[in-house]
Amino acid sequence: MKYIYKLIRSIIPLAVVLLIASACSNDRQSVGSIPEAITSEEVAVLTFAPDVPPPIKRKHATKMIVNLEVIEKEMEMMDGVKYNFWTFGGQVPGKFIRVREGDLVEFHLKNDPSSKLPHNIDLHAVTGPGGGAVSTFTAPGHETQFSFTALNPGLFIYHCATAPVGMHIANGMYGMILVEPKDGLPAVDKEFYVVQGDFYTKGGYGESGLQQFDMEKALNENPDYVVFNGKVGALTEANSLKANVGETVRLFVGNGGPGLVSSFHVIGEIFDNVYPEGGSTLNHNIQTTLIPPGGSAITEFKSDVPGNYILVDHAIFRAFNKGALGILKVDGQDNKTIYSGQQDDRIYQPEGGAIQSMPTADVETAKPLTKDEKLVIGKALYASICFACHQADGKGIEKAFPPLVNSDYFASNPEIIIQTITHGLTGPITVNGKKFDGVMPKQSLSDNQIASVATYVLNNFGNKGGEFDAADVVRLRK
Ligand code: HEC
Ligand SMILES: [Cu+2]
Repeated sequence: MKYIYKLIRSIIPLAVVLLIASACSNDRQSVGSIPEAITSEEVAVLTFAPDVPPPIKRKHATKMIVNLEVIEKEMEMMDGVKYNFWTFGGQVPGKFIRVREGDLVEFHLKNDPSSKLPHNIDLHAVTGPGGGAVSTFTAPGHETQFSFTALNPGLFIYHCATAPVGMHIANGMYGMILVEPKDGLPAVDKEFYVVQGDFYTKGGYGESGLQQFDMEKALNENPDYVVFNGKVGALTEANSLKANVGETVRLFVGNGGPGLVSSFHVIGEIFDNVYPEGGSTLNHNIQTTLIPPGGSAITEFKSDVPGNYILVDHAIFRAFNKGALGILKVDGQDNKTIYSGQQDDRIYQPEGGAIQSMPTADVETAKPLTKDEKLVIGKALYASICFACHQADGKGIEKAFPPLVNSDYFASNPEIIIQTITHGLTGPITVNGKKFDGVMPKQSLSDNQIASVATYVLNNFGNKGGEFDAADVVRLRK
């Protein structure tokens, strides 16, 4: 009796272990399963970013024929900046490929006869040596072919893996392939394709003309450009992504690298769902998701209120100074409960604030100042406010902040300086032959402070001199 009891006791944990093991192996079946029999074939529809081929409704595996062509091509990295990109299909990122788990993919890589170099492709969706790289090494004017079964569902990067690999990737040789799970992804209203990449050019950000690849900057992982979809502005203004209030949006986001991890974020949205790293786990309520070079993420959210939602790499200088910025424009009905907009803007004075309200410079608004006093106060104000954008030397930053040095924008009418400070400035302008289209916020400064900083600007940075006083500011504020 005692023996049987002991036996049962020793069997129970064993049974538990077996149960767990069988549950696990059940789980495994949906991941990397045995190929289904293939009886049909089709030619894959490929799309350029930000478009995505339609969802796969098929309930069986098929032979998917994928044709992709390598094209070396001069294109714009930014308006006025050219670069010799190497592409899969003629754009960066390369064309989006969509297949179903279990599909047999017959892959044809063609290398345009005009290419200078051989190329190949490593698809992260491939199980097999090099992800297909060895089998697809393709000379200019050649076509190679290999087949693979898409065993694992997920969103995968593909890239060129021809030496020097880093350089091929840095020139734009990456794109994405989605292996839809057998039962498909849940239906959404809009799907978009966005890939981040970093670029290394001899000239700095915005330097015009044809730019060469800079190996040293690449080795230091110090890019001049970090962009979505191959170009500064690929997803802004007329190229913005568009959705309507109430629609669900899915972003297939990849990172081609080659150097930087992306901290992908959409300003003003929270991802309801994220498939981290493009795999099968579902995470919820995410603000920022990390996407490694050679990796991806699927993010989903519902557009609840209208407005512009800004896609960024939240390593934020990359967004505002290197190009990693896109816009999703959501149109439709306001919902003031979810988001009210500004409800009020009233005077705020902390206790004792009456005396301390202008900490940047001790200026009594009523008291007239001498020119020398203005220059001293103006210098301090410039160094605490204006320099952040126009730079300490007043030279500004190309394509972002206009120069105050020798500015022909206000030379013939210096009152523009005061108007710019009191009202702010936005919209396209040309300063010394260069175009700018930014936003200068209006500055909350006293009349004397504005008169001082404007006088300082006029008497520095090679400008022609002059003087303003508080009365000018009062008149121009209107
Ligand atoms: C947050 C960044 C920022 C700050 C701070 C800033 N500006 Fe500007 N400023 C700009 C931008 C951007 C423009 C161009 C706006 C456009 O493109 O329409 C501009 C334009 C100007 C212009 C006209 C164009 C030119 O170059 O002559 C003047 C003058 C000017 N700013 C002066 C100032 C002064 C003085 C201060 C400090 C009190 C200041 N700005 C602070 C961003 C800034
Ligand atoms: Cu290549």
